Amino acid sequence: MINELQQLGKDALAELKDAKTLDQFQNIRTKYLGRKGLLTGILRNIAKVSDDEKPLFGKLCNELKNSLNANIDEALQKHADLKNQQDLFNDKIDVTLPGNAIKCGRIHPVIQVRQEICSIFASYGFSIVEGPEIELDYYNFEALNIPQDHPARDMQDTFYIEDNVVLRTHTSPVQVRIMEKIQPPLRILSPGKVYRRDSDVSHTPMFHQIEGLLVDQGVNFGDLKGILASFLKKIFGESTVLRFRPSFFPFTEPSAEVDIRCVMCGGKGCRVCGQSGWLEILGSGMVDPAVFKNVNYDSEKYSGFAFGLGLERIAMLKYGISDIRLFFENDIRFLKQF
Ligand code: 2NL
Repeated sequence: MINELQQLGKDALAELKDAKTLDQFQNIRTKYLGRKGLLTGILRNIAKVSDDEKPLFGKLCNELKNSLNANIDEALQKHADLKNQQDLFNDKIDVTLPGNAIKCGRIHPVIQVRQEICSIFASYGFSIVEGPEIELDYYNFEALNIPQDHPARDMQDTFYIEDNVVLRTHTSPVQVRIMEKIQPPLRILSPGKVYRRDSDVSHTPMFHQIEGLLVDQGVNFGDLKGILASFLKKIFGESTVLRFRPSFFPFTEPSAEVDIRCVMCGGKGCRVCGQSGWLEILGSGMVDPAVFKNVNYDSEKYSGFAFGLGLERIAMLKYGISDIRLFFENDIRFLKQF
C-alpha cells in the first residue's frame, strides 16, 4: 500500500509537469484529490493496512495530499502570472506613433468678418441690435422713404411672403424699430441675413449685411467721414486710401459711397477692381429728415448718419475669394482655410 502511495505521488507530479491549461490543472486535482479521486480511494482502503503501519500510512497520505494541493496551487499561480505577462505584451501600445488628430470646427469666414466689424464699432460705443428677417412692407420700405413705385420694391428684387410681408432686403428695418422705441442719442449696429432675388458670382439670394446708425444733436458729415475712415483703416490696414463719392439713397441726404484703393493691384487697375483702381465698400449718408419724421424724431433738433455694407463682399476682398457662392457650399476644403 505504501509503495502504491509513493507511485501515485510520482504520477501526479509527472502529470502536473506536463499540464498547460487551466482545465488540465483542475482535472489533475479532481483525478487525485476529488471525492472519487485516486488518493481518496486509497484512504478508503485504510482498513486493509496492518495496525502497526496505519499511523505511518495515514501520515504519508496527509503529506501527499498537502504537497499535491500545494504543487497544483503553485502551478496555477505560475500559469496566471504567465498569462498576465502575455496579455500585457499583446496589449502594448506604441506611444511613439503619431496620434489621431481631432478635427476642429471653426468660425465661418463671413461670421469672422461680422465679429471683427462688431467689435470695432462696439469700441466706438455702438450697441449690437437684431430683428426679424420676415418684415412688414412698412418697416422694410415705407418708413425708410422708399415709395410704392420705387424700383427696389420690384418683384424682381424682393421676396414677398404676402401682400404686405417681405423677406427683409436690408437690416435698416431693425433700426427703424429701435428708433420707434428709443429717443436719441443713439448708436446702433444691426448685423444679419438679408434676402434679394439675385444669383450670380457676386450675388446670392441670401447674404449678410451690417448697418450702422448714429443720431445725436449736431452730428454732421465730418463725423460720418471720421468714423468710417477709422473703421476702414482698422479692417483693411492703416495705409488704406479712401474716397467718398456722391451717391443717392432714398433714406439719406446727402449720400456717399465709400471706395478704398484696390487691395489687389494697389490702384493700377486689375480684374478685381474692373480696371478702375478702386473698390466700392459701403454706402452711407446723413439720415433723411423724412425717415426721422416717420419715427417722430425732431429733425430740427437731431441729425444723424447711417451706413450699410455687405459682409460677403468684405470677406471676398479680405481673403481674395472670387466667387461668393463658395461661402454657402459648405465644402470643408474651402472653409478650413480661414
Ligand atoms: C448699401 C447702402 C445704406 C443706410 C444704408 C440707413 C438706415 C436708416 C436710416 C438711414 Cl434707419 N439709412 N441705412 C444708409 C445709407 C446706405 O446702405 O449700399 N448697403 C449695402
